Amino acid sequence: MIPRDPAELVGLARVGSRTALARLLTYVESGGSAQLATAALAYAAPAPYVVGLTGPPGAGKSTLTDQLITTALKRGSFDGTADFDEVGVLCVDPSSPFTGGAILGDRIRMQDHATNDHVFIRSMATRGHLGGLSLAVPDAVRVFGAANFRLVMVETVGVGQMEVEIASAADTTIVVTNPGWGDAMQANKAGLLEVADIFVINKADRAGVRETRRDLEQMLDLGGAKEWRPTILETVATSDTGTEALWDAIGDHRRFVSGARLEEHRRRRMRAELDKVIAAMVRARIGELAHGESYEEQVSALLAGSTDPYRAAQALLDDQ
Ligand SMILES: Nc1nc2c(ncn2[C@@H]2O[C@H](COP(=O)(O)OP(=O)(O)OP(=O)(O)O)[C@@H](O)[C@H]2O)c(=O)[nH]1
Ligand SMILES: [Mg+2]
Repeated sequence: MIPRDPAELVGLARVGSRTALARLLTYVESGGSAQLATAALAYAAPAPYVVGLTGPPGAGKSTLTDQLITTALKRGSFDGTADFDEVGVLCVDPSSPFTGGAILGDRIRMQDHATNDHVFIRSMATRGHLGGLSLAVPDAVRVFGAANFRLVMVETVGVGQMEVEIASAADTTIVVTNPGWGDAMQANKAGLLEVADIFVINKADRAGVRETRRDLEQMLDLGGAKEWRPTILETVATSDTGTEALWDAIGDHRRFVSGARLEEHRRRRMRAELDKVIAAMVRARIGELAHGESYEEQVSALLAGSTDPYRAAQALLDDQ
């Protein structure tokens, strides 16, 4: 029988129980006290290296992830040392509260790996997690870390602020585009320029690759000189073309962000995460403040003209 207690589950996940890992991820996803306990326990584990893949629906992220899993397991590391022999995959669709369809789609596309002991694929939906998906994802990554995974890939669908937020939580962020996508302004507006470490022009078997590359280069030129200029690569994920080069590019970026830069990178991420937790907790407190007897009393006083909104709010805050 699988226990319910997060501490016991972490112990089991650490020695390889996939059932325990799955339950911990459900806890992280669904909120409440089990989520908080799981997050706290997983926190102590060393963080896996996180490769984020993001881009518009249908760009080929899952197909590419599938190929990257194969390459990861074959190479076992980024630079020749035996870094990992297991890969965790999180599929996130911020646009849909339930991922029933996405789970099916992703599972089918990564079917070769679904039965592989060295691969654990999981779709994540936003349910009750305090702070939503942008906080659930880093928690889930830590759960993978507690289960001894050293590499986690996060596939995020869509173009929007949430996607950018999730993508920026990766150590190496890959933005997957397609030929013809080259509307530089659009990418700029979506904030993808800021978060991309590697641009992949997938479906390079289609027309328009050169134009898309040119647009991306121009966009990067406009962005000014940076310490790391994002690599632009072409792939045909359906025929495993360019995957090895992509893997090497991830390795190059990983070497670039290692050492002092990695520390700074993670510090920035930690601040962003802490800020989000504070905001979520303050929002929860607002929820508590903004109803109930005292709250209604202040509303009545406001209607009667015996107070003003500032004094009323202050009175409620002082009561806390
Ligand atoms: N021609 C061509 N088709 C591709 C390529 N890569 C992926 N596809 C196809 O594009 C479709 C979408 O691929 P997915 O890997 O599911 O794309 P995705 O970005 O994960 O999609 P969502 O998760 O729904 O956003 C599938 O039918 C793939 O077979 C490619 O390089 N060339
Ligand atoms: Mg997908």
